[in-house]
Amino acid sequence: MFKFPDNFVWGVATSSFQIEGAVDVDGRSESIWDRLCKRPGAIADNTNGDVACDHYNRWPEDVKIMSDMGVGAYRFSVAWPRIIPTGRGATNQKGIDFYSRLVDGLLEAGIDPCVTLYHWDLPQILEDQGGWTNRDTAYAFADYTETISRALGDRVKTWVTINEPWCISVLGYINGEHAPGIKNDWPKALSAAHHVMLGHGLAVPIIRDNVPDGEVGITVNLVPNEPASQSGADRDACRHFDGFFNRWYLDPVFGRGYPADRVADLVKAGEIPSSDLPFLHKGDLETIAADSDFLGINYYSRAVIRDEKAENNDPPDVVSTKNETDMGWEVWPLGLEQILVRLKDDYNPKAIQVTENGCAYATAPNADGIVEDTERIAYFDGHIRACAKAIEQGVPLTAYYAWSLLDNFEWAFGYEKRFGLVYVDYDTLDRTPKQSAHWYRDLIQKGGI
Ligand code: IFM
Repeated sequence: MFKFPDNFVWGVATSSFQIEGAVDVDGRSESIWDRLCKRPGAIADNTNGDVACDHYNRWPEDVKIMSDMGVGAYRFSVAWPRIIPTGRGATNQKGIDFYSRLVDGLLEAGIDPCVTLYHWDLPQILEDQGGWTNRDTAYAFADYTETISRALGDRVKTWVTINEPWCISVLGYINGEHAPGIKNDWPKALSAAHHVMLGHGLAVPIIRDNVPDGEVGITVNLVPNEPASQSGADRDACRHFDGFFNRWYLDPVFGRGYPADRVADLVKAGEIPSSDLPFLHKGDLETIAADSDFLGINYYSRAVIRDEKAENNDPPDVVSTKNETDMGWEVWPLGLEQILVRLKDDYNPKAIQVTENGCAYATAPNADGIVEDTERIAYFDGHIRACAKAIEQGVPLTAYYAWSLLDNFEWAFGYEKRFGLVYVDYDTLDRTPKQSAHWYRDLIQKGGI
């Protein structure tokens, strides 16, 4: 058995919009996701976050479930529209009180809270002023960080500034499936990404001041990739993909600025007019490269890259397997080991936390009320083994958070995709821990795999 370090953190993760519901309660204002859900056709099953898992009311039950599972930490996000409903300005005490109660409940149950400041539910009122494409939003985010870290910093010691800047940028402004639902606008996508990362850089020193004994980092979603063949075209397509998906975010966070090859790709493709990045102000790169305590990574799958347009492409020597989750994402645990080792070798972060890893499978309770989600267990088993192998190779991995505690609102897919360790019946809102939850509890107890 591989034994994880004694202080290794075993957690579960969620986000506010995906589970809370209660969207117009206690002073919360509209978020960009409430607005997107109203757009016909935006959400596959025409649902929204109005009720979601009703975690806003049922959080004590959810804390009890986590306590029974024996998790050491719970990563959740705070909804900015609950804290500062006008985006910038007056604080809504009732919003703060909700998270304060949750944090107290977690600590009483022996579970460490890990707060994500931004997991995509921007106040709509800020979107009306340009959202993340407006530089002011980064400063509004800094003010919001000040407010919430002052309120919770005496009890919350782990802070994630931003969740998945790639998704905010590319899904929000290129494929348009995520809020604010804009399509094919690279100048906006890049400026939104920049301001999100600027917001991260501004938030780090604020958290340091307000939580001197805390730790802070950003979470990026990374996709390890390899060329389908060793042809020049496939290798170049792979370099391009890596710049687009991974390096655009990692390089500035680690003080290297934006990758020049990716900037050149964007210009060559006519996606931006020139290599000038108009949103980039003097000093921004230094701000973004704020000294963090850890890098959070979310890992779900890998990519095998083929340049479909190239002539005379060599036959592929790497092909994706057909072992896919309900998202159509290949199950590829080796990719997690590879990306962790690459991060250590290429960027050398002080610590890495896997802030999300998980899979969607539709398994429902059987006649005996048991949810036999063997595929999910296999997924977690493979990926946690990958973490073990990375640690053996010297990767400073300190935490693993399973995504997700509960089945929940999977963004543009609505409730059709079930990522939970706990099954949620959306008619009754009853929760049933799946077999994977029991398996995870046993793993945590053993502390190894
Ligand atoms: O549900 C999402 C989460 O909000 C962000 N990371 C990926 C998950 C699965 O798609």
